[in-house]
Amino acid sequence: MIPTITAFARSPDRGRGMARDMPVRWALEEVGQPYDVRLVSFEEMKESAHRALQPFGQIPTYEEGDLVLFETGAIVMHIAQGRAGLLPRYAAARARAIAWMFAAQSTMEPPILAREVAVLVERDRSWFEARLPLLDERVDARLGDLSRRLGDADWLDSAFSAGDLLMVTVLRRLGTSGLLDRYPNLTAYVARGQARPAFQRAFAAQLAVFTSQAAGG
Ligand code: GTB
Repeated sequence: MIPTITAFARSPDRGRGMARDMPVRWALEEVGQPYDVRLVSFEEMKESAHRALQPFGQIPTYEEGDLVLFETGAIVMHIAQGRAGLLPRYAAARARAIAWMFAAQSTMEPPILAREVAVLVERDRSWFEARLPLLDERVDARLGDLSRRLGDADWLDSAFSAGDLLMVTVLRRLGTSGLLDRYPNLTAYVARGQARPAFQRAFAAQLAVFTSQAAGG
């Protein structure tokens, strides 16, 4: 059964792979699972038909037969558990890879997201200039810890896993902030993730949504 995911009909990032259908697409590409995409407008996302799939009126969603899933992490976990390629076979290594999935979303992402949101919507507030260094500090503390743990390894726990997929996804959100620059091993880690053929295919697919619209398609 070919799963269907949802993605923005018009992604605000103009196809730079920042919306959360990107990690889902990437996971599907890593395991070689073909998929369909249903594009949704902002209005459609808030309608009851979409909320039946995603209670918060967001993307991405994942439908496979009777199964309907939301939450990027849960979707990636489901994809990884049912197919070879994203989780190790042996129980202990598998549990560690899952721990890294949670670390990406629960430990790394919150300070990164808090900074991103502040830069996007609080820039004109009087206290923004004073707050930004505090937000940077919180992100930097996490990056420092992650950098020390990664050391000179290619991936977080030997082979590439869904933990790396979500961690690279989260680190990509730092974009042009410059915060990754202090950590050459993390910069190289993100580049390694982005160089994977599966990432490239996923990126091209979501970029194609934007380019076809820009061309009037
Ligand atoms: N916890 C949920 C998950 O992981 O699935 C969060 C899902 C979520 O935030 N979805 C966003 C959404 O639907 C899109 S990805 N937002 C619309 C809404 O809430 O009304 C977040 C996102 C959007 C756009 C960019 N960008 O343009 O750079 C980056 C990230």
